[in-house]
Amino acid sequence: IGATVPEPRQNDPDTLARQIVEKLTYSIGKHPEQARKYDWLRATTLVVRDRIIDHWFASTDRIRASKDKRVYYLSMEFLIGRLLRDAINNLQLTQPIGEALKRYNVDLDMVELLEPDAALGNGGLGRLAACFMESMASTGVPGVGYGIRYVHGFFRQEIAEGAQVELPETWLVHGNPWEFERRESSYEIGFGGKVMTQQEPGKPPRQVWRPAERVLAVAFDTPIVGWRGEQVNTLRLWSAQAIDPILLDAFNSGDHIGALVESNKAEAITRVLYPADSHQAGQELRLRQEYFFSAASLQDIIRRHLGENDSLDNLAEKVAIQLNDTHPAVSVAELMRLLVDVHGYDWAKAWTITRATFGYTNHTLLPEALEHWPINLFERLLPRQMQIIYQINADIIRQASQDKGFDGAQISAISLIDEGHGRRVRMGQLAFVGSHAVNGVSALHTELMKETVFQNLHQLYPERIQNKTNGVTPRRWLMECNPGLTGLLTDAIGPRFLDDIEKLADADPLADDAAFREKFAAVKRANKARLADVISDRLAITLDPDAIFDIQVKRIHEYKRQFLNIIEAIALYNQIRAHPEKSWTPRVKIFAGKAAPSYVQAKEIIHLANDVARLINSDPAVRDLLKVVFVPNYNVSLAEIIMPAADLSEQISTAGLEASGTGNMKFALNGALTIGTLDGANVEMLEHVGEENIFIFGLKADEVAQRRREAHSGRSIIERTPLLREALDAISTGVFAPESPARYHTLVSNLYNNDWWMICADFEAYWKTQRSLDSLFLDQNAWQSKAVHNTARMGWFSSDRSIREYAKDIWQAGPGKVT
Ligand code: 26R
Repeated sequence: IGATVPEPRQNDPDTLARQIVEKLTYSIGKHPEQARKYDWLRATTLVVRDRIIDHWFASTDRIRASKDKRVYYLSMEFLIGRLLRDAINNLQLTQPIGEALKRYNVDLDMVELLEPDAALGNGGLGRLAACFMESMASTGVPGVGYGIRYVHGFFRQEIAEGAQVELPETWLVHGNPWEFERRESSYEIGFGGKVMTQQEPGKPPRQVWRPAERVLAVAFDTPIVGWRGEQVNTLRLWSAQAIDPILLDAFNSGDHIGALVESNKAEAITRVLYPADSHQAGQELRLRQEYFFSAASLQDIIRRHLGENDSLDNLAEKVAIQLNDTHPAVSVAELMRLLVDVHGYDWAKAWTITRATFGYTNHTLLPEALEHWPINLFERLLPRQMQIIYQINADIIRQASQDKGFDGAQISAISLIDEGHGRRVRMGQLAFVGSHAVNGVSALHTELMKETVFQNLHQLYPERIQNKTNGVTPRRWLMECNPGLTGLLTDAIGPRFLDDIEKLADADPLADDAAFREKFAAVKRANKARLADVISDRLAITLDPDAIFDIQVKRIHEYKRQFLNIIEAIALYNQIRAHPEKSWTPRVKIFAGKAAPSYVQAKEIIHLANDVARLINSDPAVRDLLKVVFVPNYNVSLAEIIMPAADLSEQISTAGLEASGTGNMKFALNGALTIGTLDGANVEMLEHVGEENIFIFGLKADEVAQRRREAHSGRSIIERTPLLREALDAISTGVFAPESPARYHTLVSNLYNNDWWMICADFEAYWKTQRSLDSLFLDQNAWQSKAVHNTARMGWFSSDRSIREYAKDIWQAGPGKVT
């Protein structure tokens, strides 16, 4: 258009300081003398953002010109956290911006802390999506993330009298400088109504969906900056709006509330993130959310494709769509509808395109967390998609019985319709059959997928399941959260690992270097002191940074076994009191995590952790030997302080139930030793760090399955294990809850009668392993040497490696593409 391209921006402190003041003045309307802390955050963000936009345009232009295949990551959750430090780090601006702000007596670290966390996710799955977005940008994969712009993210947790209280989260109240609203990218999304058959002369009949309701999906784009700013990708989040903002007729006739009913109903779709990651509730609003963002994303993908290509014939060559669990699985039916009903493809060709386009990642095998929707609800909300699902199902079943001779039991196992529980659509089966590649998130999990939930589908399509072990981005989870360690490593092995994290291996020999170990330990101690300060500020509990920091932070879930950890704390407490003469290794047990609001047992576990902490921390008999802390409101930003401060990482799920875990990787990368079961990615961590550097205990996955078949219960174990029995007696007789002694009755009686999660079965092995760690910690040379090996050998667990594997094996896209 002949517009002048702006000069590239200078990154020296003078220029940055001048521009920050310019933003303060002209974008925020504040004189630097009057500026408040938030004004400095906003001005700094805007200056950084300008630089991102330059790179963003360049990336977008380059990708469009190259006509390369694009990757679309569909995820109901993106647990991003703060973005400013990520952007500053990846653009190499940490030093000059820090200096620019210092000229006005403003501290960059302080400013960064003011940014609210974008908590648009529950836990592992959402955080993985955020790491993947950063790694796609860093490894040069042209990826777009699609999700939902929730007005209220994951709830804020407070602890009141020991119990979890949920409060609304309001990340958008001060506005969001990272997002750009794109009104031009809005789509209508339908719900309900009916399907009509249209018969035009000389043409095959066509199904036409006439929705009863329509809402608008409006795009909001956030740039995601890759390492060194070389590529900037887009996270596009959809917000729901009513097509008619107000029903004027109703308003004018005096019905002021009724006039807004439609718009409230529309906006409700993207109002709040569902906080459950344990039990699928089957609520209509959730299905609306899933369809809403799937349908909007597909329309957007198709519009972009048709802007650059003549038809949808080559969709699968130019587009890969990854389904992050089954939450967007309705996309399979929706793409079929668009191809067949809207774009006139015949069924078989549409199915070939659909299947070649989608990939599906499974993140859990827990039966209670698998999504399945009542047929009645599905049919009422999405009548045409329901028909399509029936037709897909008929095709698959015909193929299975004709080609593979499947019997009745096998057919009902692969069916997209569960006939057993009041007829439901099984979203896992739909995602599986609609994708050319299906993956698990760790080696063990992938094998279990083949043996359990997807056994029969695996038989039908033996090539389809593959493994893609999770990873975490080393920018956020090492460089940014642990500048001390990053600096030490850079001094010791040079900066190569910043560009290729597997080069951390160069530090491996330094485990034997006493001087290095000492510096490594000093960094750890400083990080522990920083966490101790945070805990002292928030909870007024004083911690000794020389004690073992033994940390379990993650969603609260029975299978993750925070309960086992608490029981061990109580047993240790009893032993210290019984044997004050022994030389105990001082230990601090730290817990954090949120329970789904409707998950009763998980809430009881939180309550118990807090009750136990209250009693132990106030007992002078164990004063410096044992402390228990529950840190409220675990989120990404708190994790950034916690991960670098751990000596010991608790990864103690019942074997076979944790699909991968990613916290396990963050801890070990930052030099914590792991105590864990052979579950999820712990198995591969063992292979990488070596068995002398990780502490594995307990039943293995097949042994757990075996015990469950034998109707194992805890009673006999409890009766013959005094340590365990005394701890459980204390819990069930109300020692920790004198005001309500029966509070934990059910929690304990479940162990006696059933022990479904193998807490009793694994207790003794866990206890012994913990005591061996006590001894090891007294030998700081040995401990720190193992810690160094952990950091040095964890490079493989980078999400850069995961993304390269997806790009090569599933998407055939990105720099290493195989076409
Ligand atoms: C349907 C609804 C109740 C629901 C179920 C489960 C909503 C959200 C979830 C979250 C699950 C799928 C999840 O977060 N899984 C975790 O994925 C991580 C990333 O792959 C793994 O590391 C982790 O082990 C797994 O629990």
